Amino acid sequence: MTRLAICPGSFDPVTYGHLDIIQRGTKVFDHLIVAVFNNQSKAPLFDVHERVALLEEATADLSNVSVDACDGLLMDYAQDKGAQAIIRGLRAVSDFEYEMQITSMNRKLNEEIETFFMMTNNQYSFLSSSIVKEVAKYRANISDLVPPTVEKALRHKYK
Ligand code: COD
Repeated sequence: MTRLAICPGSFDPVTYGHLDIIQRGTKVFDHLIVAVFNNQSKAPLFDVHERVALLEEATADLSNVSVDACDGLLMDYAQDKGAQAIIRGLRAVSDFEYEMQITSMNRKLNEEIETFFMMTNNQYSFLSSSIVKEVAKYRANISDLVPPTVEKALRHKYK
């Protein structure tokens, strides 16, 4: 049986922290779908197609990763795809409460699909898309936080 996992998120935009979790996931699962959600409660800087394109570029060297744009409930999407698992990244204790909430709700919606948490590389434990956008706005150096194409896209947004 092919072990398929979904790695869901907003990815607005993708950072080296996200890529760390995606890379770890590819070692455990046969195939990983990075699912880019059009999260209505957040006003994104990049539209969903831009976010997908940046992720496709950033994961081009990972042969068992695909990227998809999604709407609706994560668990409906995961079931439609026949996934066995959801992968989420944990940076610090502060992530834990939020993750507990969504995982409890997701489990209520579908008990068959497990959520796995992976701890990020310490190097990225402070890193988030919001922080990257904040510093990019003021033209600070972000080359060690995001891939070159994302850096270029951010420079373009804030020029
Ligand atoms: N290191 C490691 N992991 C990281 C880092 C980092 N530096 N930064 C982020 N991550 C991880 C996050 O923990 C997460 O696992 C993933 O990368 C994506 O992060 P984000 O911030 O882009 O994604 P979120 O948290 O905004 O994603 C929220 C979802 C889109 C998954 C959620 O809103 C959702 O499931 N929406 C669909 C609707 C739904 O089903 N709702 C019911 C759930 S209650």
